[in-house]
Amino acid sequence: MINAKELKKAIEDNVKVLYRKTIDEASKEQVFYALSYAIKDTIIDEWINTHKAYDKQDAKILYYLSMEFLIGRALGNNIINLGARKEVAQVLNELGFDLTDIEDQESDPALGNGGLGRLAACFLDSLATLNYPAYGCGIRYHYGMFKQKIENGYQKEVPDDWIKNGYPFEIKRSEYSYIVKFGGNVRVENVNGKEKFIQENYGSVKAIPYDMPVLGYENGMVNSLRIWDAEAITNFSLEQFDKGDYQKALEQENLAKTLVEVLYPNDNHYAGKELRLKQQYFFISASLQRAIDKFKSHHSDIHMLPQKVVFQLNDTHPTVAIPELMRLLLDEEGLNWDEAWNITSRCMAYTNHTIMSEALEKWPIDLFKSLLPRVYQIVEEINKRFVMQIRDRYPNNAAEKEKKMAILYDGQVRMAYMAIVTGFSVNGVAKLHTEILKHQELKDFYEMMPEKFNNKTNGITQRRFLLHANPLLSDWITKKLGSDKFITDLPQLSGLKQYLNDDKSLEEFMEIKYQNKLRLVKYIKEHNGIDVNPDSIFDVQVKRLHEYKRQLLNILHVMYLYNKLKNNDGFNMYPRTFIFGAKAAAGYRRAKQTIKLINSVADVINNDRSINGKIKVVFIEDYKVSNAEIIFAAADVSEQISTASKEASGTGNMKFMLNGAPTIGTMDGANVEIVEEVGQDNAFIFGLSSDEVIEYENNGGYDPMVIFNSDSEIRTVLMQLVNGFYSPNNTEEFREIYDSLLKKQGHDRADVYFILKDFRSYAKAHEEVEKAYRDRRRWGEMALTQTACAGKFSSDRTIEEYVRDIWHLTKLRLDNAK
Ligand code: 26Y
Repeated sequence: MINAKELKKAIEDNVKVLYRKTIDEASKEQVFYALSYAIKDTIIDEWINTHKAYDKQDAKILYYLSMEFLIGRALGNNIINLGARKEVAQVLNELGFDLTDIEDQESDPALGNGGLGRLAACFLDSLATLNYPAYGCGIRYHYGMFKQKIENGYQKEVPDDWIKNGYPFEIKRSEYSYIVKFGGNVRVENVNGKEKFIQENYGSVKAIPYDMPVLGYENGMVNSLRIWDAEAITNFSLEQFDKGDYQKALEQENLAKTLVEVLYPNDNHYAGKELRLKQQYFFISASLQRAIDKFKSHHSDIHMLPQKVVFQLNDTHPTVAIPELMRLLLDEEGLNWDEAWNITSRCMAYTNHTIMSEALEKWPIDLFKSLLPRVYQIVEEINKRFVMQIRDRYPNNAAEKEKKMAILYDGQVRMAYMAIVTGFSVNGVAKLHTEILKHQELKDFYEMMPEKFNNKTNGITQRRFLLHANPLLSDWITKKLGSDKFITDLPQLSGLKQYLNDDKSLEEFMEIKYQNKLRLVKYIKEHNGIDVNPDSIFDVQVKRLHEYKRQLLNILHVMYLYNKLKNNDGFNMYPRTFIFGAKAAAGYRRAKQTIKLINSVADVINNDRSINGKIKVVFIEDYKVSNAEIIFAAADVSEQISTASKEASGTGNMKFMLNGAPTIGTMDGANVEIVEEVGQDNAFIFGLSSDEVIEYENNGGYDPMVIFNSDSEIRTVLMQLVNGFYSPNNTEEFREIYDSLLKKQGHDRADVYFILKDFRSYAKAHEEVEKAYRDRRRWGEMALTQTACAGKFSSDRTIEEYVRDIWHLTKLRLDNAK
C-alpha cells in the first residue's frame, strides 16, 4: 500500500537526485520520471517476492511467446493495480501537479500492431491478477509501431523512438544473456556410435533480456514481461582484423544492430522478409534457452519439462520454437527423437488469430535452410514423419492430403501446419472463428486430430479499459453495485440490470457519457483543430486499416448521407460525428488511399456550412492505446463492420461495449457473442452472414455491376470517387478504390469484401441507430445494457479457460498478499 507521506518524499528526492532541482522547479516530464521511479521502488519487493514464491512452490510456468506486446503506458496502469489512484493523485496535487498530465508525459510503448499484440498485453494483466505464474517473452524493438502524421490528408510514418529518454519501468538483466546462432553449416560427427550435429561457420549475437513488471490487481503479484535486446558479441579488435575475421566481426555488429531495430508494421499481412525470420528465431532461441536453464536449476530430469513448463504460441510468429526446442533437447540434452518429440508436443500450444490467407506465414525453404541449417534438418524430420502418418491414415488419397497438409510443400515451410501437427492444442479466438477453422480453413487437420481443437473467446482487461479509461463510469458502477468487486469479477456488472427501468440512473449514466464526450471533444480540438458538437451522435470506428475491416463501407455511407442532406430538403437527420482512427501498414496502397479518402471527405463536409454541422467527419491522428482509452469512453456507437467470416474476433468491440456503446456490425467474430449477451434488440446487425460470404466465395462471388446499375444513390456515391467531387485537383485520386469495387483486379472477382452487397442493409441499420438514439430513454437503456452484459468479455474469463483446458497452472500463494 502506498504511504502518501513517503511517496511525496520519494518524488521530491528523485527530482533532486536525477535533476538537481527542487520540486517547484521541476518540469512535468521530470516529475513523470521521479514518480515512475518511486512507483518502481514500491513494486520491487513484491516483484522479488513473487519470483521467490515461483521457486519455492516449484510452480508450473506459462511462457506466452509473442512477437508483439502492445502494452501501452505503464504508469497509470501500475498505479491502478496498486490500488493507489486516489492517493497518488492527491500527493501530486499537493505538489502542484495533475496526475493525468503527468501520465501524458510517458511514451506509449507500441511493441505491437493491433489486436494480437494488445490481446497479449491484456493476458499478462489477467495472469498476474489471477495469481498465475507466467512470463511474456518478446522483442525489445528500439522502434515500435510508427507514429502517424496526417499531412494534406495522407498518412506519413514517423519513427517511434520510445526509449530515447530511458524507460523507467524496465530492468536490464545482463546475467541472463544467451548466444543465438545464425547460418553456417552443420557438420555431423560420430561420437561413440552416436551422431552429433555441430553448427559451424555461423554468425552469432548476444541476446540480453530486459524485464518489465506486470502487476496483478491489488494482490502483491508481479510477473515479468521479458523482452530481448541484441548486442554484438565481438567488438572490433586488431586481433580479429589480423586473423582476417574483420568482415565477420562487422557482419555480427550489423546483425545485432538491425535485428531488434524495428517492429514490422504489417498487420495480418505476411511479407516473407528474412530479417523477420531472424527476429523470430532470435527471441525464441533466447527465451527457450532461458526457460530450460531455469527449469534445470530445480530439476534434474528433463523429461519432467511438460509438468513444469508450457509455451503458448501467439499465432505462427513464434512457431520456430517447435524445432528449436527439439534441437535443444536432441543436441544439448542428448535425448533421442521420440523422447524429444514427446516433450515438445506436450509443451507447445498454438493460437490462431486469422483466417486471412495473406496472413499465413510460409517461409521459402531456401531462406529458412540457409538461416537455420540445423533447425531446418529437424523440420524436415518432423515433416517426414508426419507425411508417413498421412500415408498410413489415407492410403487412398495420400497425395491429395499431402498437398493440403504437409509442412514442407511447394518449396515452402508452412508454419501453421507445423504448429498444428506438433502442439497439443489449437485454438481460435471466438466461437465463430473456431468453427470456421474446424470446418473450412483447417478442416483436414480437424478431421485427423479433432481432440486438439478448442475455442477461447478473447477478452479485455477491465482494469485498463474501464478503471483507467473511464474513472467516472467505474466510480458510478461501484456506487450502484455497492461494491468494486467487478474489478476482478466482471460478470458482477449484471447487477446493473436492476437500473434499466430507473430513469434517474439512466440519466446519470448518460451524463457520464456526456462528460466523456466532452473530454474527447477537447482532445480532438487540441490534436486536430476540429470543433465537434458533443450533442451529436459519436459514431466511432477505430482499428487498424484493412480492406476486410471495411472502413471504406463506412466512409461511402457518409458520402451517401451527405448527398441526401444536400439533395433532399425533407431529409432530416440527427447530428452525427463520424470518428475514425486507423494506421495503415506503410506499404499497403489501398489502405492508404482509404485514409486519404476519409480525410478528403472530411474536408468537404466539415467546411460545408449549408448542412448546419449535421455531419462531421474526424480522422484522429495516431490512434494508439493511450488515446484509445479516451475514445472508447466517449463513443455512442461502435462500428464493427468487417466482411462476415474475416474478423477472427475483434477486441475493440468489447471495449466499446464495456463503456456503454451499442454495436452496429456484422455477424462476425466476437460480435456474434456480444449479440448473444445483449440480445438482438440491443444491437444493430446487418449484412451477409459468414455462411453466405463463404458460399459466394466458393461460387465466384457476385456481380457488383448489378447494384451499380440499379441503385442510383449508390451509383452517385461511386461516381463521386472519380469525378473530382472530393478531389478537385486530381480526379484520378480515388480511381483505384472505384475500380476495386467494380472491376476484377488481380482477383477473380470485383468487390471482394462485399461492400456494395452490404451497403443497403448497412444504411438501414444506421437508420435504426438514429431512430433509437432519438428516443433518449430507449438509448439510455440500450447503452446501459451493453455495460451490464459485458461480464463475459473480461480477459480474466479467457485466461481461466486457457488455464482449465490448456495450461493447467496452479495459482501462486503469496504470503504477503494484501
Ligand atoms: C504475417 C504477419 C506479418 C502478421 C502480423 C500481425 C500476421 C498477423 C498479425 C496480426 C494479427 C492480428 O492482430 N489479428 C487479430 O487478433 C485479434 C486477437 O485475437 C483478433 O481479435 C482480431 O480479430 C485479429 O484480426
